[in-house]
Amino acid sequence: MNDQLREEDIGLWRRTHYSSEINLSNEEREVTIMGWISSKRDHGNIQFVIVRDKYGDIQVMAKKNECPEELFAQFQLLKEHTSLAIRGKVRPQEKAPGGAEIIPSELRVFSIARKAAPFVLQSKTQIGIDTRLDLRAVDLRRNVLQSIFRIRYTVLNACREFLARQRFIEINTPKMIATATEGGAALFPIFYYDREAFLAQSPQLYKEQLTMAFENVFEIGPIFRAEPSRTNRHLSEAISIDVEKAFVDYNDIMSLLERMILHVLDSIKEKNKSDLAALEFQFPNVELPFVRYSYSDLIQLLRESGKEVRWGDDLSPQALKNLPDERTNSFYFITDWPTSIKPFYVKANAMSESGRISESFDLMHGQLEISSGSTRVNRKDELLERMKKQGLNTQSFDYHLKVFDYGMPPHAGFGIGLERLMMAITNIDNIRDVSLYPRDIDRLTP
Ligand code: AMO
Repeated sequence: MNDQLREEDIGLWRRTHYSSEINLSNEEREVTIMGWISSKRDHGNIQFVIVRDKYGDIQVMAKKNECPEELFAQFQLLKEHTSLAIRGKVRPQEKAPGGAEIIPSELRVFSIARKAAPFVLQSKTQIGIDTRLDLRAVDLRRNVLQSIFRIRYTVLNACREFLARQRFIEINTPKMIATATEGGAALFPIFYYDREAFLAQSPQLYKEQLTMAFENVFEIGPIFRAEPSRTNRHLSEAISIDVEKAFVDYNDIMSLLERMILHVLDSIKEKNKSDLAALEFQFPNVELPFVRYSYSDLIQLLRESGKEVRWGDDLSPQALKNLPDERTNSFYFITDWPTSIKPFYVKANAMSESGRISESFDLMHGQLEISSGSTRVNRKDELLERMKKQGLNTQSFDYHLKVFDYGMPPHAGFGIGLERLMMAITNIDNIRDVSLYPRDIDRLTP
């Protein structure tokens, strides 16, 4: 391709400093940096190369006559995205990131970029999402996505930290399952030896069962939903943070959930300051308790605003748009949904007329549903009745129903869509942007 740039193995070369350490505190020090070229400026006798690593950018300045002739010639040939190591001296430079730049003395190219990417890393303008997703690993080098996924990591850690403190233990439940749990969402069938099986829509029944053994459990794992529609808030494979707790009801669980959200937001404020600054958006400010609207009150409000909605209908984002902004511009709960539109495992409120209202909630942010949860049915006869009412084949749930003969505790829980939570936290409109490798009806690669 070009004769003077050669690809080499890493050999004995090792990084001595990250970009975050290239500053005046290391002035005059010999350093070895490693990363990718995020941009290059060719001024003839001066070559500026910006090297990006996991913490940010480093400016490297090669000047003709100041660096060895062969090295300067190599710098002239370098292209964006090439992965490499550079040795050199740290020198003050006001205009460079960290107030310092590197004057190179040696170069080792690991992998030459063979093509120009269809987008530039610095671009702040919108690039078509499909173009980016087709080359996702390269897209993920962009600053905005680096910040989003660092925040995502904080979110996951903060949830684990919070739940551990509340004496939950982390579980992993089967993802290849025999029966559906979430009525509304379609299943992905798979071959399981000589039988049909499905990818799990939710760990619902397993997390409920495990409250019998461990009382307080949580799982962070994938859920699979065959979503036929193309929307900005549905994936075919999402990550769910599922929580289930024994000897409580949905009110305790709403309180647990809002405290967990608060802990997540506080952790991000503490750990992701520069990411938040880079994303330039209004970080959600929350106060506890979150506002709680009952489903029936919201239906009333929507009707008053002129929207035609019937009690018993699901609440679409379109319908919720009719609510005044001050009610919905942050996190809030919609509670006490009609039993008829909730899955069979959701407990009906015994005080409501013929059990038509359930002990359930959705956590919302604006018009986006972040989580749903409920008190669960813990009596076998009641569960059987609910299954029959929903037209389910109760025999196929035998494996689940039989544990109810052995002292199922009262229990309640919730499931949060991690990507939905990330959308709310980072103000991102398209759910595909907050998933590393999104899956939807049109996309199964990369
Ligand atoms: P539900 O079906 O409401 O409830 O799902 C819980 C949360 O998961 C997220 N979610 C999705 N995110 C992206 N793409 C999808 N296709 C998708 N489907 C769901 C949403 C949603 O609020 N078992 C119950 C939870 C429980 O009661 O514990 C359940 O699965 O954020």
